[in-house]
Amino acid sequence: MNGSTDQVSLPARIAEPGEGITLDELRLAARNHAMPLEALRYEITPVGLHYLLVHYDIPDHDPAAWRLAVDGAVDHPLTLDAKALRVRPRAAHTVTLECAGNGRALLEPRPLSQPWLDGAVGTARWGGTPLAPLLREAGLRPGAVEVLFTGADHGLERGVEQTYARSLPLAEALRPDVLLADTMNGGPLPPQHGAPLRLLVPGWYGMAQVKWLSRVTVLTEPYDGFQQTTAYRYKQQADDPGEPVTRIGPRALMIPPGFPDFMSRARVAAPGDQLLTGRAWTGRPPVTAVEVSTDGGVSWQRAELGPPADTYGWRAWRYRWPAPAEGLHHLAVRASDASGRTQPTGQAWNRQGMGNNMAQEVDVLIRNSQEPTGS
Ligand SMILES: Nc1nc2c(c(=O)[nH]1)N[C@H]1C(S)=C(S)[C@@H](COP(=O)(O)O)O[C@H]1N2
Ligand SMILES: [Mo]
Repeated sequence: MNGSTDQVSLPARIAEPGEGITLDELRLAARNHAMPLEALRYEITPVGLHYLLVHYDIPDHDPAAWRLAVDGAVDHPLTLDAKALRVRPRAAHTVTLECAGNGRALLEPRPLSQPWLDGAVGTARWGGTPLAPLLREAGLRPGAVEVLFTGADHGLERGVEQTYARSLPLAEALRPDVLLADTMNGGPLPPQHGAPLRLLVPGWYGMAQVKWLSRVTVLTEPYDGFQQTTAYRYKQQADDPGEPVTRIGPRALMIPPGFPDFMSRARVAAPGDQLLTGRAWTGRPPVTAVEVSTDGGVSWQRAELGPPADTYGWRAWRYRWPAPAEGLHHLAVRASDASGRTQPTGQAWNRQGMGNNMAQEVDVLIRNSQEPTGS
């Protein structure tokens, strides 16, 4: 089951000083898209605007032949088809998902992988059946410590051939809000988001939300596969075992004000009061404060918070910026959460670019319209 132990895993490369985005990074970025920041206006992200991350290929399934196996340290191993899952109890949660690599491409030096800036996030209404009752029906054997979730997608990563798989500690897997999800925003789960079934672990970074779920295995030893013990660790050196990546750190994002330049996406806004808006989230809820700086991080003011969309769903914030002077302004926003964590204003570098929740910075040029008259 643990495929990594007898194979050599190559460390991820770190960009050379000044090295631009590589063709490999571009290829990944063109497949795996971020949420456009103006989509922060929606409490529920429309499906096509939700961020997307697929390590290998979207697997090719015959829906009629699809089965979910529940096995390992259980008294009664189960096999469920789509119909058996549909008749089980239903639940739905509004949950903000974020990739643990969000912010990676802003790090210096830059770890080479999916080069996210800040938009690897989205919030959906996920529906499905709670996992815990299914595990209890299968009968957890004494000695169970973790539950392993295996997808149907297969690939090679840093020299290690594997089927995508991640485990959770037993207590997390038994949380009542952990779902086997088969709907997204009220419709069937789309192929790119894991059809016909994905795991949903509210509060955890994206890697835990195993898509194309085919197998749930109760383990009596901690899982040591690639995605658990090599990838998704906070580490400084390639040979450092590091700490596991688990829950989402606090983050606030603003809808960049005004309008963008096509190539650089630099922002221009007309003079007058500016209403800055956005959303904030954390895997250790609730978000307790959002602060905005309009002077490049010298001073911070409290934004007004809206209600959270759900326990693990983001909450809207707004801040009225009184008529700024014409010229270039440096905006920033940061969130704090119930655990006492606050977003850093500088980078917290780690070798794989994990959990970099550095405060968002947006420069805005305030000026009168220069649109040619008559156009
Ligand atoms: N089977 C499988 N599950 C997966 C992945 C994957 O490549 N294969 N990617 C993970 C990662 S790293 C993230 S961030 C989320 C992305 O979920 P989304 O594409 O639905 O937004 O799915 C996770 N689940
Ligand atoms: Mo991710």
